[in-house]
Amino acid sequence: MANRWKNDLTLDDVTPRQAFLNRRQIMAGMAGVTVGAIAGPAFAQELEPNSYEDITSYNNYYEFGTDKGDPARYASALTTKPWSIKIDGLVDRPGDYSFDQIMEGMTVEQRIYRFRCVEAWSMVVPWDGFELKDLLDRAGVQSDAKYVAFETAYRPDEMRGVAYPVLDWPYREGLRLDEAMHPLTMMATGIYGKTIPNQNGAPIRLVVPWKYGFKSIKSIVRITLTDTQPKTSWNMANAREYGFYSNVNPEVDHPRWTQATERKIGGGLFAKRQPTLMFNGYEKEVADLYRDMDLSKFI
Ligand SMILES: Nc1nc2c(c(=O)[nH]1)N[C@H]1C(S)=C(S)[C@@H](COP(=O)(O)O)O[C@H]1N2
Ligand SMILES: [Mo]
Repeated sequence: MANRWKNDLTLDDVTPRQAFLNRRQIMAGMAGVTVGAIAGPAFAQELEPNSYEDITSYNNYYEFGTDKGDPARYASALTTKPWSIKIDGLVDRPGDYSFDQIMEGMTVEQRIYRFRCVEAWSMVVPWDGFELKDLLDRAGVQSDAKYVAFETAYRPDEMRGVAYPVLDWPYREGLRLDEAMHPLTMMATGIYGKTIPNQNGAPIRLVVPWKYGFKSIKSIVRITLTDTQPKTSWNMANAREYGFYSNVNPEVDHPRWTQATERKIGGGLFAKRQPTLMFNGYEKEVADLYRDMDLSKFI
């Protein structure tokens, strides 16, 4: 697998030097960091990654149960090889793309991102992956496409949690096309340089660091380009609490709790809550996407 061998190398080895320098420059301006942490002055909080243990034992993956420990306990039942993603809808080259086809020629890089769940806990995760844009470009997005819809695998034989109607399965998510094409939006295939564990969404999941965690859909089997806003699982379950946009916003509380602060996982029993940042700290990079929108309405 492409990401296997790439993980054994540094970015310098796998990326042409100029491209690497450009990318590093881009990343320096964003909060995501590739090789060598470059702290932006706008970010008061340190990007101190959580431990591998924290990241892989405290999870939300309701297909395997609703307790934080259920995914680590039960997601090993998911068969992740072979894997393919159906890319369809408004694209020039629709089809079933195998995992290996998807990874072929992709530049896998490490990015350290903040991750903020709508439940008001957070982590910092060193993901390995590539930009979603690179995959969408390969499929050839047609000019009338406006949204991207995503679907998780639905496997009652392997997923003990789908026996319960907690959500309308399969788990579905969606982005506006400009959000999907944004350079911060990535498809993750690894954590800490290791193949991504099943509980974190193996073999491939979305990561949108400025949105609440539920937008970052796991174990993706279908990506559809559409001209209408797709239906999404949490929004269907409760539209008042979980908007389509779900940008991290400390000024708009969840109807049942504050979003002004968050608890960073791994800090221990007496850790202080930390302030939640607008767009989860990625305001400089993404605020423009929403410049004409009332973010208290478009939650
Ligand atoms: N298919 C699927 N994707 C999912 C979820 C889920 O239940 N099913 N949970 C979401 C939620 S609420 C969060 S916070 C993140 C958690 O990702 P992590 O377990 O890697 O931290 O995954 C998101 N993606
Ligand atoms: Mo979440």
